[in-house]
Amino acid sequence: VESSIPEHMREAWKKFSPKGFTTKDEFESEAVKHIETTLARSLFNCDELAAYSGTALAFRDRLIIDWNKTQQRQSFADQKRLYYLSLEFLMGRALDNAMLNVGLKNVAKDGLADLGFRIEDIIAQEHDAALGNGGLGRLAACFLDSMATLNYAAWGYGLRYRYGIFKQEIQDGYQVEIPDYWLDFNPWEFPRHDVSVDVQFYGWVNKYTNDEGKQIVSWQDGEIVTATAYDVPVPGYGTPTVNNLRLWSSKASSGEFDFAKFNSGEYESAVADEQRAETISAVLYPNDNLERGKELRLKQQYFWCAASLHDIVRRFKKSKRKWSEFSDQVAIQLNDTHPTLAIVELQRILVDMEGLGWDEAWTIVTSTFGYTNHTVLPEALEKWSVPLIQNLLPRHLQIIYEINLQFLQSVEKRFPKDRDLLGRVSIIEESQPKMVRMAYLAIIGSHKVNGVAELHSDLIKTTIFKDFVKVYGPDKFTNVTNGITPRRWLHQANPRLSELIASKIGSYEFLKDLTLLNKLEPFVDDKEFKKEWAEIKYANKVRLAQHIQTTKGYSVNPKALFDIQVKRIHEYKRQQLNIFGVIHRYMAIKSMSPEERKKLVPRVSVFGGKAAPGYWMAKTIIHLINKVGEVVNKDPDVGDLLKVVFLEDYNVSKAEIIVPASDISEHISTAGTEASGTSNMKFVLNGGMIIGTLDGANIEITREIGEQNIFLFGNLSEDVEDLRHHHFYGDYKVNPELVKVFDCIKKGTFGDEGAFGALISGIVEHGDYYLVSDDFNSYCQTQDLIDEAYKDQDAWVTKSITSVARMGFFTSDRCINEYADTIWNIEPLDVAEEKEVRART
Ligand code: CR1
Repeated sequence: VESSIPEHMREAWKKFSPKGFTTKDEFESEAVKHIETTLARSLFNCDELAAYSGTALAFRDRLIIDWNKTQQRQSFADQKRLYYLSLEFLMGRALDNAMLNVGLKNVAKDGLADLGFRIEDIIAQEHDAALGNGGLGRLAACFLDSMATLNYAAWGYGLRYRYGIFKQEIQDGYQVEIPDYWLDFNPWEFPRHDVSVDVQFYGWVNKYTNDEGKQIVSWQDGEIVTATAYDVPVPGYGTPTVNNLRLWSSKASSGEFDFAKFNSGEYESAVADEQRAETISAVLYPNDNLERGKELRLKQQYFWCAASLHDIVRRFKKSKRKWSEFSDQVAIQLNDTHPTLAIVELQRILVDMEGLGWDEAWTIVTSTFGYTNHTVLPEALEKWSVPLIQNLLPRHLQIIYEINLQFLQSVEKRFPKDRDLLGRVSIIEESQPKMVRMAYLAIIGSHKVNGVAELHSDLIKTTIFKDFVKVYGPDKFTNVTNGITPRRWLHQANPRLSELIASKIGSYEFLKDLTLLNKLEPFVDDKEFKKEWAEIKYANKVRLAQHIQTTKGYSVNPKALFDIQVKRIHEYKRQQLNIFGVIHRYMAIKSMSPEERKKLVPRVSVFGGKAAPGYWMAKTIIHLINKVGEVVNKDPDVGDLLKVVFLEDYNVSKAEIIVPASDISEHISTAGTEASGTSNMKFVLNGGMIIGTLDGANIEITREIGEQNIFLFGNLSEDVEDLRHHHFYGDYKVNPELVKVFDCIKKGTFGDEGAFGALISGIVEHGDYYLVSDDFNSYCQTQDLIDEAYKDQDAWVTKSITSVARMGFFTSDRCINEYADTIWNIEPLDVAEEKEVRART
């Protein structure tokens, strides 16, 4: 490890280097010091936000001490590292997580109480870090937690957006988007003004032969934007490892600030250039499972890939190893195709800048990268127009063409008579304009491609990437089923349940080895235990009911069955099926006698989720849910029997309240469309049942917990194509019960029926692509089964406990170990010694 301080002067450093607090008094001293000096507040004007800030800064100091040591240890160990490239990291709040991971939450709780604050109020002050849309971004965050917890030397690389995902408000039933400016006070990041990379755009390519007769390719002119690193510490649970998430922020290159313009009096236009550069990392694109091909998005992608790759290469070069050892030291995982340009950039660095031969470079590149696919939806598969890339990244386009040429030549050799195949696997789509298919480039440039659940990994092999299985054979394609971190999604979100489990199985070890949950199974008949289990669920429902009361202004009965669907709003996720089912239930209640109504199980239908701002159909679904709520919730015939709630601004911190409170949650995508889903795992891990289709990870959840513990319905993935065909060419009729629901809407029961016309005609007239009608019957019948099952609370609790006991497989720790073994080829670092030192001090 390099140090600029001469050996004989290091004593002073060692003597004064901070150790970090461990006791309540030390914590209070640190927090008060920060409040009174860093924040310049005092005893007389310390509100909850200031107390949060002081607490966060105290914990940040503590994390950064471990972070420094981890980085030194990892450099010293000189082992292979993993870099996780993701445009999204949906981290949520950091303080509670940091307190639990370093094992000092109780210390902080007592300390804050001494200072006059309740820890829950302080935790609630924090703004979510919402640098992601949905599952893909949250998966990246769970992975970081697992990588640190398992002591892997692993970094995340992303963008430091100034605006995360927008805040959602509902006005008159419609979604309104409010910008999320979140950086006013962010104690969790460290600007590294000394770590920057200049990134080039536009310009032209100069090819010439130098004096030694060597072909030189140089990318010239254009504009330079500087990437500055912001580091976010990622603490592992119960380990001294604190990994790094490096986020890049853009600004005009200091060398580049146009002093010529400045001197000739064009100050304003020089500042405008500056602002244009800052725009690159300004905003997260708010689309989930949708790509729109905007130039600024491509700029973001290259900016982030180039900065990350140069940073990685710089670190590798310090080791003075040979290039041939690069992939023994470096593994890079591409989270979807968003970072595919990293493949091209590494080839460019090696060939154009480091002077390696093409083939030698390409071998290094392909043994370095792995690519994870997260969707088969055609509208989400990235394609960039050739003219756009040509203009923005002229050298990269040449390299892409060369990669394609070599690839197609190799395919032609092996399949000499199959001209169609060449067209089908070409990176370039011969359309007008031509398009670069990013997924194909990612496959060709990686040594492994994985899907995120078994069904999904099978589907990519038999549908969208079928031809590549033919070319490469099946072994290049593999499955790593998604997982979630039990630290945040059980221990943090549901502390009482975590405590009860620990008390039964003897320790909190299950948080590090989730398979230990199976030790709960012998207790399924333990009366006292079941009672406590049910009480905790009830308390969590009371907490959600309070949240509904404060945010929506009305009360719901916590004894009712809580039925929850929270996720991004998307036609394929079928929130429309859910709300049509709710209307069906409403009509049934209306037609019942008071006697019949008495037999019903009261239900609260909770919805939450954001629609992409330009996704009109998704916004229509939100509107319908809200309008149904307005009518149903004040209908005296219905009373407590049915309430419909749309929770605004669903995000990670709200999920932590919502997930533990569910009795049943909905994962009802059209079979074959949801690659995995991860909230399904969160809900079951918190003792909720699920209603779901045979899609994504639902299938594997069923296999683990048992068919009797899940409510499955609907058509199978293998039948979807035929059904769709039948809608257009067969004697297709919309399900009559669903027609009644449509009639009810069309009568104006929920206000202006015109507003919902497109939602209905999509099903009745335009082929019902998502098979809402085909699955409606089976959905409603299954909902009835749920009501029946819920009446037997004892059996319900048995199901709940049994399911939790069998959820061990779905930890993201298992997932990360699989990636490490089968794709990255990395080993965890040994931290035993460090732990010992820590225990002694
Ligand atoms: C999928 O839709 C999956 C997550 C994480 C999403 C979801 O089913 O759980 O990825 N895909 O793997 C996505 O965002 C761009 O694709």
